[in-house]
Amino acid sequence: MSFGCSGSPPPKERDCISVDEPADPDGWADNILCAPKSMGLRWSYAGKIAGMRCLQITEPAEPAAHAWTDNYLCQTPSSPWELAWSYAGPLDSFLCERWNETADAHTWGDNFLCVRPAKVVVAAANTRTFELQSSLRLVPFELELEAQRPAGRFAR
Ligand SMILES: [Ca+2]
Ligand SMILES: [Ca+2]
Repeated sequence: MSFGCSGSPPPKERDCISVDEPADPDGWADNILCAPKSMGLRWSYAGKIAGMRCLQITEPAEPAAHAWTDNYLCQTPSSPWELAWSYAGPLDSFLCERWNETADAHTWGDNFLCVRPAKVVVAAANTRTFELQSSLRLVPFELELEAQRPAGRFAR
């Protein structure tokens, strides 16, 4: 699986996490998601993580035995990003990157992880809010799923 973009942050500024679903045999064990450290991303294939902002990552075309109904991508509460998920095409008003596993036949080809700057809620100081949102929009989309298959791992 390859899910890259030219704006990826350098290694020191990003975290890479496994996005495996161990109950799904279709190629997920070597899939990695990299994102800016400011997101504080963590992955759970068995329910939300307490104290974090969690987004369900699901694909209804998956068989129940593949356990994609309780998988979550979680951010630190202070993350300046809002994430959204679609299992059927990109979303309006977000920047979206395809989240695909070509070894998995259950319609992952039209699945997208989407991001936009989080809304900043303040009662006053409108000017400051505007500046923050503007600067965030300048940051390129920085999520990628990387294939990290060891050479020869499946060789006979
Ligand atoms: Ca699961
Ligand atoms: Ca789909």
